[in-house]
Amino acid sequence: MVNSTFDCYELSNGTKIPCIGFGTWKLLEDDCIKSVKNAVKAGYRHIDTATAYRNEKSVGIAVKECGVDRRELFITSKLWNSSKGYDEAIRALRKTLAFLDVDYIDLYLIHWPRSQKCMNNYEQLNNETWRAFETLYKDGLVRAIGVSNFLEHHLQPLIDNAEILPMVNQLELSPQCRQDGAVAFSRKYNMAIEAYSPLTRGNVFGMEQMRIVSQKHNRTAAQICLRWSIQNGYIPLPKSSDEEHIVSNADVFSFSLDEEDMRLLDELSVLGRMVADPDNPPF
Ligand code: 1BO
Repeated sequence: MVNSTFDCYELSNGTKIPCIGFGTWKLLEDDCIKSVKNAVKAGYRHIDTATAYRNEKSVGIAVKECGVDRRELFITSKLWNSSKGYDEAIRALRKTLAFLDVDYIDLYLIHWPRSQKCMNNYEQLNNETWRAFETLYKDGLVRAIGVSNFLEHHLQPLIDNAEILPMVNQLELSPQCRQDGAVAFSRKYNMAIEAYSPLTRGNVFGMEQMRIVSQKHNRTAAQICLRWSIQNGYIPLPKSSDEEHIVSNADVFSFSLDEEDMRLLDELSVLGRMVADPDNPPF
């Protein structure tokens, strides 16, 4: 079991990935720069961005100014839907590197398996995009490659055609959104599982089950959500722009939930996903 923000898991290619990451979705400009710097100060060594978040440049500035060597940080970005295809994906990664002002990133993910513009021939397009990811990986521009929001039926065709298997699947995962099928399938192929929206944007904070577990451990609901994630073996990616929350979200290694706590929290999964359905995203 991991014991601090500095502890890492090993991906299937041997790359080390810190066990908790700082999510940046919806953080923009100065707010993003300040929050990422506060996160690094609080001990996070893993930062998650995406082209769609429109904050790669701000993340890059924070990385330069945070006082920690870039090589000690793990930086993830994601390819947006409009850049799928071999040539487009190669170009998109180069733009991401330019925005972040770095020579390489640690992890590059295909952000979504399908999009409104590509509902039908998505398998072929994902396979072409994946070929570009393999090239970028072999060229050393990305240290690891993976996917996000891929369910079993999106993964299978990609795996059938891949030379290098995805090393990570980043999914919406929280006590209110368990995607057991996608998690089990990804793990069968040695993918590490990252959890985005691990705090449910506060949606479950007022629920009775959460109140019971939170009072029992004298911990915030956010800390309980993150502990649930860590004990499931996920890599949670909490976001906050509040310095106090950034610090307390990193303080989730000195207590543990028992089986009864985990069972109670799992009851919240009746609520289901908050973000988009990977088979019918609104973009
Ligand atoms: C549209 C972005 C969802 C989380 O990465």
